[in-house]
Amino acid sequence: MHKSALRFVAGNGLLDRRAFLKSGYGLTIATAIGLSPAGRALAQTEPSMPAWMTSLGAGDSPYGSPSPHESQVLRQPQPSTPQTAGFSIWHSPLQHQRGIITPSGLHFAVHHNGIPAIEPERHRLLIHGLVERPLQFDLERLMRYPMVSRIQFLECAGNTAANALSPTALDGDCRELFGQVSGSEWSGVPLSYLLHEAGAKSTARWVICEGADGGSHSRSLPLAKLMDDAIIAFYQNGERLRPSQGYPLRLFVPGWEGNVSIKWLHRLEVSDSPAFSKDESGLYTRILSDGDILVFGFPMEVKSVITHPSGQQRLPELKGFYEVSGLAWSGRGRIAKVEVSADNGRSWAAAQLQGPRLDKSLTRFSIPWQWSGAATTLLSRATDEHGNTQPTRSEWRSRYAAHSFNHYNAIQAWRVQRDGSVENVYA
Ligand SMILES: Nc1nc2c(c(=O)[nH]1)N[C@H]1C(S)=C(S)[C@@H](COP(=O)(O)O)O[C@H]1N2
Ligand SMILES: [Mo]
Repeated sequence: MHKSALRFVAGNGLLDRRAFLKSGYGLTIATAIGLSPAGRALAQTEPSMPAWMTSLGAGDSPYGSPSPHESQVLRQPQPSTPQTAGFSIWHSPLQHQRGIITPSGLHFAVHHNGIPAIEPERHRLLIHGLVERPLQFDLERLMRYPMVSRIQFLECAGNTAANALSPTALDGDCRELFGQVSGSEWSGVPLSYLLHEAGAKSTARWVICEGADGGSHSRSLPLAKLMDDAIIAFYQNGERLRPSQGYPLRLFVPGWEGNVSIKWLHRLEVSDSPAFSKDESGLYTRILSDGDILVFGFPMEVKSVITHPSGQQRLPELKGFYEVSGLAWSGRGRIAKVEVSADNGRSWAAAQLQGPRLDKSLTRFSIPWQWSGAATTLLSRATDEHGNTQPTRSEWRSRYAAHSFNHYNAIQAWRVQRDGSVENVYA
């Protein structure tokens, strides 16, 4: 195939997302840009025999761990938060993740009261209040119910707050700016099974959900949502929850702000009204620009970020082929499309959505890019299956009162400089 077969689909070098799918086409691109094995690696001399090929390797261990060469891939304490035993926030290194599953040890974390040292044999889950039959479960009985598994995202309401608040764009990486979102396969018992068994009374509308951490983190949730798709999760990515994620069990409420997915869950009180707990009347209430107050605005909005290339990365060559790739998600359903711009929004092209494209899940997108070497700004804009799409930063800010930061979902811009450096900017 000839080089001219490369089809540009938007300004500044964005290539047809299907380029690599057509047979023979991928090789054309690779050859055109000098990345193919024939063009490069094999141009070297004799094959060598490194030390590890001349002796037997090491033994293995009962629980695997990452390669020591990947020791830089770590969660990071949120720089703006004084990390105390009582309150800490850890960010997930999104710029090192591929696919849509966050390794359990790298899942972001928010602890309002530290991590309780729960003894699983002594932990109980109580369901009481406006029910026909109050119930109390130990772990053994709870885990005998049929379980479901779903791949879904969890995002803190305050994710990307710095870009909402800071008057000038902070020079942070993807972990610092976007790292309070993660994706996992969560397995557990649908809460509807337990609520059916307890039998909600006709006046029941809300459930007050409380954790067993000292400080009793609690939120009120509409009974209808809990009956619809909430689960009591015991497993994350095939193994029992990490203490950081709520061991031995947590509430998982798909698509809604992370704060309501109560970790170390121990009590569900069915009620006719919300409790107006500390968190729901304070930090998680939003003030709109006209002064209206939005309480109980739960779903996380459609959002996306390019993870490759992203803030503080450096493109190794100062022009040529790169794959632009990132993550998109919506608390209201599936991602329908992600558009990418390589010219600061003058033109856009549809990125490839990599399967599986799941409900309320991280979705991976990518698009091939032939970088000319000139400074430019990369943007991504996701749209979900209901037609919701991302606002610009100024549109987002005009909806909310000054100093608002929760549920920030504006289009992210990364500036690529001529020296290959990548920086957070406001478009
Ligand atoms: N019991 C309890 N549940 C909690 C919290 C907490 O501090 N205590 N933090 C909440 C917040 S603010 C978020 S964003 C999510 C984070 O879940 P993760 O730490 O598993 O990522 O848990 C929520 N559930
Ligand atoms: Mo949160």
